[in-house]
Amino acid sequence: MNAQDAPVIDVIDSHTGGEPTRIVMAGGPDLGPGSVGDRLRRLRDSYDRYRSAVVNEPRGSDVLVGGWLCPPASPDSAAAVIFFNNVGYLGMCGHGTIGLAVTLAHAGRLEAGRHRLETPAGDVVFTLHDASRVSVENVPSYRLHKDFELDVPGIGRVRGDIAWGGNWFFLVGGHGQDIRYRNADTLTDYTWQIRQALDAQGVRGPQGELIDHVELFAEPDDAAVADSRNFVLCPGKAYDRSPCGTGTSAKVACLFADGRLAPGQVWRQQGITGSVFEATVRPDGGKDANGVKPTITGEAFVTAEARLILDPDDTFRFGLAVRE
Ligand code: PYC
Repeated sequence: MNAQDAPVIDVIDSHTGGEPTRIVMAGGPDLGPGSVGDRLRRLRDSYDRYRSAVVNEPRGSDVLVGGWLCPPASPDSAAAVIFFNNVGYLGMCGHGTIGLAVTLAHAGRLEAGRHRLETPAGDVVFTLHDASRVSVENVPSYRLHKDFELDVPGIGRVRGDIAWGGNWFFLVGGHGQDIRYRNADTLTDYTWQIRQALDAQGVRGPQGELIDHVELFAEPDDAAVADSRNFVLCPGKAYDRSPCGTGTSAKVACLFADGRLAPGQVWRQQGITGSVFEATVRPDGGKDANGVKPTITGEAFVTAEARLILDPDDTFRFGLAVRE
């Protein structure tokens, strides 16, 4: 087949604080009617190779997070989205929602203001302040375990909190690691060992969910810029170039539970590349009265508009891991 006759998928790429998002604007399989959860199940169970085609090599990379845009189930919502990565699907994605908002505005599909977005983890509301700045009122977030102790082969005992912020996180301070961009490989190895220990020892969320993000914290370099620095390892072993929206939500839920963050007080979380998200909490009475609704604010910029070509003659058209 000529490449110009091959199936295509139109995408818009952006980055949020250095972390890339690729939004599927058109093309690909019809995920049918229903809730965003119904569409996620169809994408995962019948069309998972399209997830791989969009984000994996040779078109993408392990770092890329995809967002499959769907018509919303409710007329009150601006859109529905399924976020995914190199290995699977995400409940919510903070940096991805900021990227999605800026992408929809860039495409002329959204005005500044407040908009509802349907995600598999629940509805969120985002406010597009201008062409690049977005606040996300995330799903209810909470801490499941404080000071959870984990024996990690090769490292020893690691203590951290397990918390939900739209994805599951193991949040670790006091680790002795140097949280710097130049140490990203070492930090990846360290957090991957923790992740493997969590999996191997059956540490799970309340419904048996994997604790599939590991987040390390350090004091800020400059207290005028940030309250904390972090390094976040994502499920497919890539690290988040941004401070991670759901990871920051999990963090502020823990801070609130410890009485270290008051409602409305701003927490500035800096990521490994230096970008900063601002976060506030509103108590929502969830999990032992310590649950919160976090709001995360950050900036995204569109980097590309592209057409992905799935040439049937290309054995790698669905990504290196899926050969047909
Ligand atoms: O910003 O929530 C986030 C996120 C999750 C995984 C990568 N980024």
